[in-house]
Amino acid sequence: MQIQDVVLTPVAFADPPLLNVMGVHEPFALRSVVQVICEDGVVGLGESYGDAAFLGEVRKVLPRLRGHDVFDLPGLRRIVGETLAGTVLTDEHGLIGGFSIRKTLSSVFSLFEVACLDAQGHALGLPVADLLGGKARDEVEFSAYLFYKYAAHLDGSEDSWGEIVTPEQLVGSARRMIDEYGFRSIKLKGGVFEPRREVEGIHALAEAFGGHPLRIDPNAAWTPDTGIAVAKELDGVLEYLEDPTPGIEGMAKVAGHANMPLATNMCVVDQGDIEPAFRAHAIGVLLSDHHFWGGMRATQALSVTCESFGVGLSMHSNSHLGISLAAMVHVAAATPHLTYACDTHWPWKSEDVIAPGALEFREGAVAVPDKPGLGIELDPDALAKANERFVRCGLTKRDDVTYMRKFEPGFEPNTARW
Ligand code: GKR
Ligand code: MG
Repeated sequence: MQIQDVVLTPVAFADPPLLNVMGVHEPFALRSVVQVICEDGVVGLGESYGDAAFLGEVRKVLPRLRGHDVFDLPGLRRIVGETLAGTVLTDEHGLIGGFSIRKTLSSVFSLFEVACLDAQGHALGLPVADLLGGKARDEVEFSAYLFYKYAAHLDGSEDSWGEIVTPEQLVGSARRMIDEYGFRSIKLKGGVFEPRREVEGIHALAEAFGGHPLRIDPNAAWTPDTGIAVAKELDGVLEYLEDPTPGIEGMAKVAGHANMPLATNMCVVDQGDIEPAFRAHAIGVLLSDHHFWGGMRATQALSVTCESFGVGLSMHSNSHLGISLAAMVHVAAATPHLTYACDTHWPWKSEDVIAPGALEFREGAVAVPDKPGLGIELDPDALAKANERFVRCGLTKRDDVTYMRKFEPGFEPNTARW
């Protein structure tokens, strides 16, 4: 089935002022939406990053896709490889680890691979999870992803979550998320305040939600010694400790003194990182992400790798819309060795580009859509609005540091706290 056209639409959607080690989320998150249009009116959807550098690489590939067979994914990989030969995309938010040629190719390929798999599913009348070999589970569990946050953006625009900086406010936000979505596991994005204050936040969550597995992720903000101290302090409280410190060596040092497993979406971000990290016993849980691991099939393959080495597997998230959630759900469903609830930023957004109803959270889980493809439909009006917002907002990259300096002049990401 030949591709006749590919339409790329950059979009922006409102994002609350969520805090992390690099600063604060800007008022809009940027994403790209791709529609792969095939013969017989079949359309496949994909979603990924929306910064100008990524869009620039994606645009280079578009003209080469016309006439390509949507079932030929190795051929798609070749086209992306030949077109982008040698390119390394970097980002300034620094929250998803290192950069490489392979990671760049994998990210661009992934956007198209998801759309091709969606198109294949529509053509065959099969859900994407079936194309990936079938569901290992009927629903995919997600965690409540808590953030410290400011009450309002710089322009004074508030949201319904209010300020979240104290343990009480943290517990309040967790309660709301659990009431609305039924999540069982809870993750706290740390690296914002002094580690002791964040440890206090975790203790408050443990007290309020006994029995809910807990995690904290400071995005490698701490020294190895701080990581070790936190691991000791939260022994028996955390199900895993995510990216306490930078690099495989530092993670291995912390892991050697921690009773809970260490998880990462920062020091193992590419096939080349697997061997050194596993050899050093640096991590006990790999957080996959089809957006940069080379698409859904490459992500699914991590199941075999991780199981073979006794490493757990779960899923990382960035601010995203419904096409990405659908892809995350299908790939997670078709991943037999998935050992923890996946992350999602879903509760933090208030708009989307897909028609509502296809992806519902019940008891913290999303049922795998059983309709063809990803099982979702694009809402053309919402897409047009989100594109208009992209154009009007004027953002071209994610830059949490610069935005934070408007709240706190002189702010520097602190990566050595205790
Ligand atoms: O949304 O601020 C954020 C997160 O810090 C995100 O960018 C990270 O990539 O959630 C991610 C993580 O788990 O490290
Ligand atoms: Mg993380």
